[in-house]
Amino acid sequence: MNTDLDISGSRILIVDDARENVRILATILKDVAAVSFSLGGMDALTKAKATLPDLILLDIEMPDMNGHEVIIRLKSDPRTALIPVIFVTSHADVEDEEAGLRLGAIDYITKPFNPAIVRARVSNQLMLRAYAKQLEDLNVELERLATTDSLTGLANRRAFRERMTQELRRLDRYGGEACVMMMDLDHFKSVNDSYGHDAGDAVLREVAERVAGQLRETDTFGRLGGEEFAILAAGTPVDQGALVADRVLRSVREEPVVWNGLEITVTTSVGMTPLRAGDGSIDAALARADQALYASKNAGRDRLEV
Ligand code: GH3
Ligand code: MG
Ligand code: MG
Ligand code: MG
Ligand code: MG
Repeated sequence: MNTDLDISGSRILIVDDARENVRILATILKDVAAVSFSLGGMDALTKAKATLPDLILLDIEMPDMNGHEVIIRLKSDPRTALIPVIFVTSHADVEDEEAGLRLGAIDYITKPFNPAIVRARVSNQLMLRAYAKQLEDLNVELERLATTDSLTGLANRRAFRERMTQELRRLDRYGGEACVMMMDLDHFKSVNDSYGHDAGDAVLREVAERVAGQLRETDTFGRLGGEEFAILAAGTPVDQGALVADRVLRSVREEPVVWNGLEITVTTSVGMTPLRAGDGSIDAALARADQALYASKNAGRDRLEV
């Protein structure tokens, strides 16, 4: 991850009813960021929504809508609420300054402009904004790492359980049907023993891809660990779930996995159970699915048991 704060691509919206002020600010800031402008409050709101600038310089006294009203509207719209606003005003009146800051302005610059001060204040805010964005990206990445299985890119155990918990809550509240399938690759130890661990990993990835290809957007597919996977089919009664399981079994069985020129045949066993309102906890359903999986292994593998 890049840790330098880069503000060179930033965009600033200057809002002032006096063209001369716009011209002066645009000249001062031309090397700091890309600048656009509005000559009134209404136009500023439209432009802010449409272009989501990184910073807004906002005049207070404007005939069509004053700056205080503009910032109130910016803050009340989730699309624009987080765009930092610096007020630009001629009366460096303390009360006015306080009102602006209370309404959510992040800083203040006063006319007549001191170019160096304007550039410094604007750059500081753009830097803070870039920093906040970087933290946000980092959070998204951490969340992804915490919920994704790194070998297959599927939901990991934790994410799968979380998704199942949500689904159970939904069933408790609104009713409906869902089913859970547990799958465990058959004699997978012998794949590793015969071809090595890298081959085993390649088989796990390929199987994950094939099975994912049989599922719908609304299904959740996770790797619980090792060579064990699980599917949560929301809105799916068991008879439909059985059709899904058949496709899954076939997709794994029908073609060998080709790895380094070797053909590796693999099958999987599947245990399925409905997830029911009133199950109390997802562990009750997972235990039933596990029992069904065990039955599938005992019955000869490469099949579904419910
Ligand atoms: P069964 O049909 O009864 O499930 O037999 P099995 O050999 O699949 O069962 P067992 O649980 O004995 O073996 C699972 C094997 O899966 C053991 C381990 O070598 C392998 N395995 C688990 N996780 C991974 C992994 O991340 N990568 C690879 N390559 N192998 C794994
Ligand atoms: Mg004005
Ligand atoms: Mg296993
Ligand atoms: Mg196994
Ligand atoms: Mg088990």
